[in-house]
Amino acid sequence: MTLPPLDELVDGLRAGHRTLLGRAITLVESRRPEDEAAARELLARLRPVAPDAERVGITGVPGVGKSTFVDALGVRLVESGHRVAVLAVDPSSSVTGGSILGDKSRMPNLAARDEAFIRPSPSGATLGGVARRTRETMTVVEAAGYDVVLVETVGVGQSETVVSDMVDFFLVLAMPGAGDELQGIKKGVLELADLVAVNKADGDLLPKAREAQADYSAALRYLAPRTPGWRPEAIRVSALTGEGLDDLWNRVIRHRDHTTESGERIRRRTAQRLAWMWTRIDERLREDFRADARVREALPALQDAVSRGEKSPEEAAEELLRRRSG
Ligand SMILES: Nc1nc2c(ncn2[C@@H]2O[C@H](COP(=O)(O)OP(=O)(O)OP(=O)(O)O)[C@@H](O)[C@H]2O)c(=O)[nH]1
Ligand SMILES: [Mg+2]
Repeated sequence: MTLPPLDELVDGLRAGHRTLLGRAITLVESRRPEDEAAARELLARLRPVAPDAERVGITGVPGVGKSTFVDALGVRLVESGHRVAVLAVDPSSSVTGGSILGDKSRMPNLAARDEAFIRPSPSGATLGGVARRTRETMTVVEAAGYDVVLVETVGVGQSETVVSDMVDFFLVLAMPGAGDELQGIKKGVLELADLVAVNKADGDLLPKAREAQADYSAALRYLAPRTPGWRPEAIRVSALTGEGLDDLWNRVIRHRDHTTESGERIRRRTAQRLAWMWTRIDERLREDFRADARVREALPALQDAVSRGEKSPEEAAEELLRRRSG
């Protein structure tokens, strides 16, 4: 990829050039070995900027209204002076070619705003790969002055955990209606929530939305809050009418104030940064290990031996590790 010199890229980003922003993101998303050093250098230069951006993760089953919600909330935020970036962690799109989160056509109002930036999920990657790029993209958009980052994900595999680990506030969108099974939302996901918002609380769906709100409120009461001193609650919103969106954002701000005061916000971000460092180390060690010529040479036979039960997994692992270290 031909890129302007790094200085120019960094200055251009800070000055809010959208084309350069797009190119910077393409650079950090690139997995070409020859781009990696430049991407790392860029990220290192951007790190100190915009530490105050609010990072909000949003999850919900397909059809709950994530796109509609982000569109409506995003426009409100833009209208109150924020600059909003929308990113997506969508491990499903690479597998099924299905729902591509962050699809601009599903957020027409927000996409039309100069103060907004919508980046669909990078395709063709594992969850780890998508998460890595999303995290790095977050750094880039914050450096470009976006002070609200909305990270959208659909409940596939571990994607909610991954997203909740990269944000300040985690929002679970839920459907109207009731049910003991809480509509297929995994129990573990509720444990990650700072807030549950029952969407589509409008028109005929309002009574069902009330039921769902009561169910979720009850469920949340039994869970240990993720943030000390912050009790996750269930509210009703309508992405369609905009009802409840101001209340929702006020809660995000209250959470921000609360965690800033208690020190939890910094503590969480610090923990996230350290966890991220270790993730990268683990990834690199694994990649290097698998790329090692002596490991590759011995791997097929040892895998066979483990599969056939002729060697214990421990023995095989030890043998491979020894080969690698020489
Ligand atoms: N009545 C009502 N319908 C809504 C609301 N929000 C979204 N919808 C409708 O619900 C459907 C799904 O909305 P989307 O925003 O595409 O949902 P999504 O969660 O992004 O779906 P995926 O991208 O497939 O995961 C659409 O027909 C929306 O018009 C709402 O607040 N009220
Ligand atoms: Mg959508």
